[in-house]
Amino acid sequence: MRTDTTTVTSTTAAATSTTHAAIAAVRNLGILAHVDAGKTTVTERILYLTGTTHKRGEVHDGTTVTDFDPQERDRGITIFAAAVSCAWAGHRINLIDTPGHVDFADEVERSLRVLDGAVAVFDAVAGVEPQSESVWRQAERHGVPRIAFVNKLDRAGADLDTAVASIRERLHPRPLAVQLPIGTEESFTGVVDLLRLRALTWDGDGTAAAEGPVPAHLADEAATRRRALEEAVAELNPEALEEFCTHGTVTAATLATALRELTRTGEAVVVLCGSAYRNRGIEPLLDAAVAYLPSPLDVPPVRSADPAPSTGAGADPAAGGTGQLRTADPEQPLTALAFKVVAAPTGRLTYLRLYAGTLHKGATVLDTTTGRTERVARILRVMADRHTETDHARAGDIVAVIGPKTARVGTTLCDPDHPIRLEAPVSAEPVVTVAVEARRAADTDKLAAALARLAEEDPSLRLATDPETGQRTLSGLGELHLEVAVEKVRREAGVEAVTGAPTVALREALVEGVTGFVYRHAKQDGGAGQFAHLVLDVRPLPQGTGREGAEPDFVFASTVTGGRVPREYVQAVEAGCREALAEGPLGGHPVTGVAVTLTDGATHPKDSSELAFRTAARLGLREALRASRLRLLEPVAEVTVTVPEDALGTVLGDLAARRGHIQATTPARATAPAGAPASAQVNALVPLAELFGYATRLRGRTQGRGTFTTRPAGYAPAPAAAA
Ligand SMILES: Nc1nc2c(ncn2[C@@H]2O[C@H](COP(=O)(O)OP(=O)(O)OP(=O)(O)O)[C@@H](O)[C@H]2O)c(=O)[nH]1
Ligand SMILES: [Mg+2]
Repeated sequence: MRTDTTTVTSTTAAATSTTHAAIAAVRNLGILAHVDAGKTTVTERILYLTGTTHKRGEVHDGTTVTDFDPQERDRGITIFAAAVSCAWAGHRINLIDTPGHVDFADEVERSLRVLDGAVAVFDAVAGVEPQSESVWRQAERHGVPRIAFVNKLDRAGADLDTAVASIRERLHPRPLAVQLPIGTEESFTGVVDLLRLRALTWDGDGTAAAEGPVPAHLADEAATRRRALEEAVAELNPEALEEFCTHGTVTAATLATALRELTRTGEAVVVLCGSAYRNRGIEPLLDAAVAYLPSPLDVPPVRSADPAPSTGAGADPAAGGTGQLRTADPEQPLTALAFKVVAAPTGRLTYLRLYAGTLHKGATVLDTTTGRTERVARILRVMADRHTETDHARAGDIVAVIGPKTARVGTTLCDPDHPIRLEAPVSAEPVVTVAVEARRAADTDKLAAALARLAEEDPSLRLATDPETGQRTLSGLGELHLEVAVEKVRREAGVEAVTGAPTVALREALVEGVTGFVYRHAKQDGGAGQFAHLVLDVRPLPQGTGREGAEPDFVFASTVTGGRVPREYVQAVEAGCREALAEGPLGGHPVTGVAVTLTDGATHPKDSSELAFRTAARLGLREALRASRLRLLEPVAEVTVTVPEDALGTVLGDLAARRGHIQATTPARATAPAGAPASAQVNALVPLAELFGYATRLRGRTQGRGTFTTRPAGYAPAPAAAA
């Protein structure tokens, strides 16, 4: 008997350690960057090198795997985040190639929610560009560890050190370059690995040559940089410091362990370099991703979005209920988050990140948003342009499933016996709206259905009906976002839509409030009456920051004493206030930057109710706002325009005419490298409403030589006429 038990236990232990090792070998990685930095090209090369594809696709030929949507191919940009799986050095890498254009930032947000690590790609000529900074901060907010890849070292004017300096200046105080480029620009042929002090080179078609010694002319430089790397790491890591003090040097193995730890904690950023287009530097990038970025076992457990029960002390944390934690353990109850939904012709695909448990084909899962159970008919691993079916997936994995019909982005799918709800990714508030209607009246219903399907896939798209005109409206994050949506409907549903002129989402900010505002709600019509008496102080908060949402837009407090207003009525008052803030007195726009304090109130023994207090708060605050002073706000964007020097004057004039505030003008580099165009850069804050059609205008005014990028910069006071 005893022997049997021992055997069983050790077999189980062996199985457990195998599963553990399998999860430790998973990397869920995102590729993040400014538009055009080369994310899709890097992804393409990774798929090629890992044997997932057999040819190298190019963005400009429309032949890449991850930019598979016809619009992505036509426009040459990534629009939808694509998830693909591949294998490298005994590890499974689930890779998400994200879009760089700001209008699709919500795709990045949703991806970041399920990633454990990221590769931030930079253009070796441009360095840190505005949208790289935005996605970097986004990743920081999600606590996603990053390594950096300085791409395009083959370009004229490319320079690793300048790019590293711009990372240091704009993103992180401690970028640690672990490579030294061999050759520059056209003659960039390889890198020196500063850890192992070996040279990695690639031949003309991008095939890796055998590893060799550091070229003689770079030996001193490599030694100096290795020394600097040891010092920088020793400063941050106790083991490395000890080794450095004892032996005067730090071994490659200690450096690697320290770099992994520093990446995980975010104390330093490992920087690699290469040229994705020329197939150089991708193998070491993969090695670094595997070595330094976390596995699902290294990230904190997920937590239920619902508050912990007050009596839950000592309860089994995995036994259902609320306030639970789930770890990347295949034995725990299934816990998965849907982060992407695609209404593909082959059926609806739901992409899942599994946080705990094991998902088996044919399993019944609970959708905690709808409370319905659904069956997972098939589990797919997305390998580039094809899928492979699998019969199960484990904690830590990213897979797509077919079967669930109601799951949306942000839905938790879990074990029906152990319900849990995870925090859904927060969707950005739309800032641009257009009216849409079908070109042919007969297509009206078809258009509505197609748009509704799109909004299901992309929660940052909103559909509504204008209460005044009765027109259907579509709102999103920018002009391009809406243009792509309408075009997708045309291509996929075959419905031609016409859109009106775009408008921006305005807000109303409180400038000066009222104190001691008394509102009495008393209604007596036959049966039970309604009675609520409130005294409100309404004050402005420091100006709301808009889309970044860092500051609260509405703060509520109660200073009522002596139980004059029972607690549940106070909550009803807060809810009523929120309702009132949805439509401001200036033009029915959402009101922001408001602090409301309930200072006093009174109830009626029979006629008071939560409903009465809620209604009183809604009507009362609405009236208080009419007695206050408000100011109209409009969304503004930070615009970076890059233009040839000779067009600078025209561009500045045009920006001024668009109510732009010029923040900086950087003249063309006096020593522009040979072959690189001398271009100046302008940074300006411009109202979003003035940027419609700017792409075409800029192209026209600069004969196609100007480019610009924008990123949301919150809200700013708008001219009164905008209401
Ligand atoms: N010279 C050079 N060009 C590159 C390199 N990598 C990418 N490119 C080119 O840069 C352009 C943009 O590359 P993409 O891979 O589409 O960039 P992206 O970051 O995916 O862009 P978005 O998805 O639109 O944000 C394409 O024309 C690429 O061929 C490189 O290493 N060197
Ligand atoms: Mg791309």
